[in-house]
Amino acid sequence: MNNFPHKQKGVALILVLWVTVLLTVIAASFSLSARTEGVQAKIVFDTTKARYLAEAGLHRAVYELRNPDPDSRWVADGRVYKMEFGDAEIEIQITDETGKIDINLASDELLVGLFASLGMSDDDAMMFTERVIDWRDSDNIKGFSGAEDDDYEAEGFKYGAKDALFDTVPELQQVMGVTYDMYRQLEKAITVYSGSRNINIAFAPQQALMALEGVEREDAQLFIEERELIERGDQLPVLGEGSTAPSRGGGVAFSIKAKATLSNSHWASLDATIRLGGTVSGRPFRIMRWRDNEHM
Ligand SMILES: [Ca+2]
Repeated sequence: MNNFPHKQKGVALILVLWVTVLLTVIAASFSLSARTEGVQAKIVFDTTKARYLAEAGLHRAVYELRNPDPDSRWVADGRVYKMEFGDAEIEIQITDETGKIDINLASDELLVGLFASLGMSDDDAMMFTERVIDWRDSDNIKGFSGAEDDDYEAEGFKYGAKDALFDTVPELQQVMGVTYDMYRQLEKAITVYSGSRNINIAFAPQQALMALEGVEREDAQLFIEERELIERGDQLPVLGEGSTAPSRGGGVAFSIKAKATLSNSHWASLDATIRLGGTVSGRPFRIMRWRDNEHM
Protein backbone atom coordinates (compact mmCIF):
# COMPACT_ATOMS: atom_id res chain seq x y z
CA MET A 1 0.00 0.00 0.00
CA ASN A 2 1.32 3.42 -0.90
CA ASN A 3 -0.15 6.63 0.58
CA PHE A 4 2.34 9.04 -1.08
CA PRO A 5 1.37 10.57 -4.30
CA HIS A 6 3.92 10.10 -7.12
CA LYS A 7 5.13 13.77 -6.98
CA GLN A 8 6.00 13.63 -3.25
CA LYS A 9 8.12 10.46 -3.74
CA GLY A 10 10.26 12.45 -6.23
CA VAL A 11 10.81 15.24 -3.65
CA ALA A 12 11.97 12.71 -1.04
CA LEU A 13 14.47 11.26 -3.51
CA ILE A 14 15.89 14.69 -4.33
CA LEU A 15 16.13 15.45 -0.59
CA VAL A 16 18.01 12.22 0.05
CA LEU A 17 20.34 12.94 -2.86
CA TRP A 18 21.02 16.46 -1.52
CA VAL A 19 21.78 15.15 1.95
CA THR A 20 24.13 12.56 0.43
CA VAL A 21 25.96 15.25 -1.56
CA LEU A 22 26.15 17.49 1.51
CA LEU A 23 27.57 14.69 3.66
CA THR A 24 30.12 13.86 0.96
CA VAL A 25 31.23 17.51 0.79
CA ILE A 26 31.52 17.72 4.58
CA ALA A 27 33.45 14.45 4.75
CA ALA A 28 35.77 15.58 1.93
CA SER A 29 36.43 18.92 3.59
CA PHE A 30 37.24 17.20 6.88
CA SER A 31 39.62 14.88 5.14
CA LEU A 32 41.27 17.79 3.28
CA SER A 33 41.70 19.81 6.46
CA ALA A 34 43.09 16.78 8.29
CA ARG A 35 45.56 16.27 5.45
CA THR A 36 46.52 19.98 5.41
CA GLU A 37 47.10 19.86 9.14
CA GLY A 38 49.20 16.73 8.66
CA VAL A 39 51.34 18.49 6.05
CA GLN A 40 51.60 21.60 8.24
CA ALA A 41 52.66 19.49 11.23
CA LYS A 42 55.35 17.84 9.09
CA ILE A 43 56.65 21.23 7.92
CA VAL A 44 56.74 22.55 11.50
CA PHE A 45 58.53 19.38 12.59
CA ASP A 46 61.09 19.58 9.75
CA THR A 47 61.68 23.30 10.36
CA THR A 48 62.22 22.69 14.06
CA LYS A 49 64.51 19.75 13.38
CA ALA A 50 66.57 21.69 10.82
CA ARG A 51 66.75 24.66 13.15
CA TYR A 52 68.16 22.65 16.03
CA LEU A 53 70.58 20.91 13.67
CA ALA A 54 71.82 24.34 12.60
CA GLU A 55 72.30 25.15 16.30
CA ALA A 56 74.25 21.91 16.64
CA GLY A 57 76.46 23.27 13.86
CA LEU A 58 77.06 26.45 15.87
CA HIS A 59 78.09 24.43 18.93
CA ARG A 60 80.39 22.26 16.79
CA ALA A 61 82.03 25.44 15.49
CA VAL A 62 82.66 26.70 19.04
CA TYR A 63 84.06 23.29 19.98
CA GLU A 64 86.40 23.34 16.98
CA LEU A 65 87.52 26.91 17.71
CA ARG A 66 88.48 25.84 21.22
CA ASN A 67 90.43 22.84 19.98
CA PRO A 68 93.77 23.05 21.83
CA ASP A 69 95.62 21.45 18.89
CA PRO A 70 96.46 24.31 16.50
CA ASP A 71 97.00 21.91 13.60
CA SER A 72 93.48 20.53 13.58
CA ARG A 73 91.69 23.63 14.87
CA TRP A 74 89.17 24.99 12.35
CA VAL A 75 90.30 28.07 10.44
CA ALA A 76 88.04 31.09 10.86
CA ASP A 77 88.52 32.52 7.37
CA GLY A 78 85.06 31.81 6.01
CA ARG A 79 85.92 28.45 4.40
CA VAL A 80 83.08 25.91 4.43
CA TYR A 81 83.22 22.94 6.80
CA LYS A 82 80.67 20.17 6.41
CA MET A 83 79.38 17.65 8.90
CA GLU A 84 76.78 14.88 8.72
CA PHE A 85 74.26 14.58 11.51
CA GLY A 86 71.68 11.83 11.16
CA ASP A 87 70.19 12.27 7.69
CA ALA A 88 71.11 15.94 7.56
CA GLU A 89 74.12 17.79 6.22
CA ILE A 90 75.33 20.86 8.08
CA GLU A 91 77.50 23.52 6.44
CA ILE A 92 79.48 25.74 8.78
CA GLN A 93 81.46 28.91 8.05
CA ILE A 94 83.38 30.84 10.68
CA THR A 95 84.82 34.32 10.22
CA ASP A 96 87.15 35.83 12.79
CA GLU A 97 85.87 39.37 13.38
CA THR A 98 89.46 40.71 13.26
CA GLY A 99 89.31 40.03 9.51
CA LYS A 100 86.56 42.63 9.18
CA ILE A 101 86.60 46.40 9.20
CA ASP A 102 85.57 47.82 12.56
CA ILE A 103 83.32 50.79 11.70
CA ASN A 104 84.03 52.28 15.15
CA LEU A 105 87.80 52.11 15.01
CA ALA A 106 88.96 51.63 11.41
CA SER A 107 91.50 54.08 10.04
CA ASP A 108 90.15 56.75 7.66
CA GLU A 109 92.18 55.15 4.88
CA LEU A 110 90.51 51.78 5.39
CA LEU A 111 87.01 53.32 5.47
CA VAL A 112 87.68 55.24 2.24
CA GLY A 113 88.87 51.96 0.71
CA LEU A 114 85.75 50.20 1.97
CA PHE A 115 83.38 52.65 0.28
CA ALA A 116 85.57 52.84 -2.83
CA SER A 117 85.29 49.03 -3.09
CA LEU A 118 81.65 49.60 -4.07
CA GLY A 119 82.87 51.28 -7.24
CA MET A 120 82.14 54.90 -6.28
CA SER A 121 84.47 57.87 -6.92
CA ASP A 122 87.19 58.77 -4.40
CA ASP A 123 85.28 61.97 -3.52
CA ASP A 124 82.14 60.00 -2.71
CA ALA A 125 84.13 57.42 -0.73
CA MET A 126 85.66 60.30 1.25
CA MET A 127 82.20 61.81 1.81
CA PHE A 128 80.77 58.57 3.23
CA THR A 129 83.85 58.13 5.40
CA GLU A 130 83.40 61.61 6.86
CA ARG A 131 79.70 60.93 7.46
CA VAL A 132 80.59 57.73 9.33
CA ILE A 133 83.15 59.65 11.42
CA ASP A 134 80.64 62.46 12.16
CA TRP A 135 78.06 59.83 13.13
CA ARG A 136 80.32 58.26 15.74
CA ASP A 137 82.36 61.21 17.06
CA SER A 138 80.93 62.98 20.10
CA ASP A 139 81.21 66.51 18.70
CA ASN A 140 78.85 68.38 16.39
CA ILE A 141 81.60 69.72 14.14
CA LYS A 142 81.22 68.32 10.66
CA GLY A 143 84.02 67.14 8.44
CA PHE A 144 84.56 68.80 5.04
CA SER A 145 81.86 66.71 3.34
CA GLY A 146 80.49 65.00 6.46
CA ALA A 147 77.08 65.30 8.11
CA GLU A 148 76.12 66.40 11.62
CA ASP A 149 72.68 67.23 13.11
CA ASP A 150 71.95 70.29 10.90
CA ASP A 151 72.63 68.32 7.75
CA TYR A 152 70.30 65.50 8.80
CA GLU A 153 67.60 68.04 9.63
CA ALA A 154 68.05 69.82 6.30
CA GLU A 155 67.58 66.50 4.52
CA GLY A 156 64.34 65.83 6.43
CA PHE A 157 65.64 63.15 8.78
CA LYS A 158 63.78 62.71 12.07
CA TYR A 159 67.11 62.15 13.81
CA GLY A 160 70.56 63.69 13.80
CA ALA A 161 74.07 62.23 13.90
CA LYS A 162 74.33 59.77 16.79
CA ASP A 163 77.54 61.29 18.23
CA ALA A 164 78.35 57.92 19.76
CA LEU A 165 79.88 54.66 18.59
CA PHE A 166 77.91 52.21 16.46
CA ASP A 167 76.25 49.55 18.63
CA THR A 168 75.46 47.25 15.73
CA VAL A 169 76.46 46.75 12.10
CA PRO A 170 72.94 47.43 10.67
CA GLU A 171 73.10 50.89 12.26
CA LEU A 172 75.30 51.90 9.33
CA GLN A 173 72.06 52.23 7.32
CA GLN A 174 71.09 55.23 9.45
CA VAL A 175 74.07 57.23 8.24
CA MET A 176 72.95 59.79 5.67
CA GLY A 177 73.04 58.45 2.11
CA VAL A 178 73.83 54.82 2.93
CA THR A 179 71.32 52.77 0.96
CA TYR A 180 70.13 49.25 1.69
CA ASP A 181 71.95 47.98 -1.42
CA MET A 182 75.22 49.53 -0.23
CA TYR A 183 74.69 48.05 3.21
CA ARG A 184 74.00 44.56 1.83
CA GLN A 185 77.32 44.62 -0.02
CA LEU A 186 79.30 45.96 2.94
CA GLU A 187 77.59 43.94 5.67
CA LYS A 188 79.87 40.89 5.42
CA ALA A 189 82.99 43.03 5.54
CA ILE A 190 82.25 45.15 8.60
CA THR A 191 81.96 44.63 12.35
CA VAL A 192 81.74 46.43 15.67
CA TYR A 193 83.63 43.65 17.49
CA SER A 194 87.14 43.68 16.03
CA GLY A 195 88.63 46.41 18.22
CA SER A 196 91.32 47.12 15.63
CA ARG A 197 92.17 49.94 13.24
CA ASN A 198 93.24 47.46 10.61
CA ILE A 199 92.16 44.09 9.27
CA ASN A 200 93.87 40.73 9.70
CA ILE A 201 94.18 39.48 6.12
CA ALA A 202 94.42 35.88 7.35
CA PHE A 203 90.66 36.00 8.01
CA ALA A 204 89.34 38.92 5.94
CA PRO A 205 86.29 38.43 3.68
CA GLN A 206 86.53 39.50 0.03
CA GLN A 207 84.91 42.93 0.37
CA ALA A 208 87.19 43.77 3.34
CA LEU A 209 90.30 42.80 1.34
CA MET A 210 89.08 45.02 -1.50
CA ALA A 211 89.23 47.99 0.89
CA LEU A 212 93.02 47.69 0.89
CA GLU A 213 95.04 49.91 -1.44
CA GLY A 214 95.57 48.30 -4.86
CA VAL A 215 93.48 45.19 -4.22
CA GLU A 216 90.87 44.56 -6.90
CA ARG A 217 87.96 42.10 -6.73
CA GLU A 218 89.89 39.43 -8.70
CA ASP A 219 92.99 39.79 -6.49
CA ALA A 220 90.87 39.30 -3.38
CA GLN A 221 89.08 36.30 -4.90
CA LEU A 222 92.33 34.61 -5.93
CA PHE A 223 93.88 35.29 -2.53
CA ILE A 224 90.91 33.68 -0.76
CA GLU A 225 91.06 30.61 -3.02
CA GLU A 226 94.76 30.19 -2.25
CA ARG A 227 94.28 30.97 1.44
CA GLU A 228 91.77 28.14 1.78
CA LEU A 229 94.43 25.68 0.68
CA ILE A 230 96.94 26.52 3.40
CA GLU A 231 96.96 25.26 6.96
CA ARG A 232 96.92 27.44 10.03
CA GLY A 233 100.33 28.97 10.71
CA ASP A 234 101.57 28.60 7.11
CA GLN A 235 102.75 31.54 5.06
CA LEU A 236 99.79 33.41 3.54
CA PRO A 237 99.61 33.75 -0.24
CA VAL A 238 100.57 37.08 -1.80
CA LEU A 239 97.68 39.56 -1.90
CA GLY A 240 97.53 41.71 -5.01
CA GLU A 241 100.92 43.34 -5.34
CA GLY A 242 101.32 43.56 -1.59
CA SER A 243 103.49 41.53 0.69
CA THR A 244 102.76 38.33 2.52
CA ALA A 245 102.94 37.31 6.17
CA PRO A 246 102.54 34.21 8.29
CA SER A 247 98.92 33.47 9.14
CA ARG A 248 98.56 33.72 12.87
CA GLY A 249 96.77 35.48 15.65
CA GLY A 250 93.09 36.15 15.70
CA GLY A 251 90.52 37.52 18.05
CA VAL A 252 87.90 36.18 20.43
CA ALA A 253 84.81 37.27 18.48
CA PHE A 254 83.59 35.17 15.57
CA SER A 255 80.67 35.19 13.15
CA ILE A 256 79.33 31.71 12.60
CA LYS A 257 76.93 30.69 9.86
CA ALA A 258 75.40 27.24 10.02
CA LYS A 259 72.94 25.78 7.53
CA ALA A 260 71.31 22.39 8.09
CA THR A 261 69.68 20.63 5.13
CA LEU A 262 67.51 17.56 5.70
CA SER A 263 67.38 14.67 3.21
CA ASN A 264 64.02 16.04 1.96
CA SER A 265 65.86 19.36 1.22
CA HIS A 266 64.09 21.20 4.00
CA TRP A 267 66.62 23.59 5.56
CA ALA A 268 67.21 26.15 8.28
CA SER A 269 70.13 28.48 8.84
CA LEU A 270 71.46 30.78 11.48
CA ASP A 271 74.02 33.54 11.49
CA ALA A 272 75.40 34.50 14.88
CA THR A 273 78.28 36.47 16.30
CA ILE A 274 79.75 35.01 19.46
CA ARG A 275 82.53 35.87 21.86
CA LEU A 276 84.58 33.04 23.28
CA GLY A 277 85.15 32.97 27.02
CA GLY A 278 83.12 31.69 29.93
CA THR A 279 79.96 33.37 31.11
CA VAL A 280 78.57 33.50 34.64
CA SER A 281 76.09 30.80 33.67
CA GLY A 282 79.01 28.54 32.71
CA ARG A 283 78.58 28.63 28.94
CA PRO A 284 81.82 28.61 26.94
CA PHE A 285 80.72 31.55 24.79
CA ARG A 286 78.48 34.58 24.73
CA ILE A 287 76.06 35.44 21.91
CA MET A 288 76.37 39.02 20.70
CA ARG A 289 74.07 38.82 17.67
CA TRP A 290 71.70 36.20 16.29
CA ARG A 291 69.73 35.90 13.07
CA ASP A 292 67.68 32.98 11.77
CA ASN A 293 67.05 31.89 8.18
CA GLU A 294 68.78 34.77 6.46
CA HIS A 295 70.44 34.73 3.06
CA MET A 296 73.51 32.51 3.11
CA1 LIG B 1 79.38 63.89 15.58
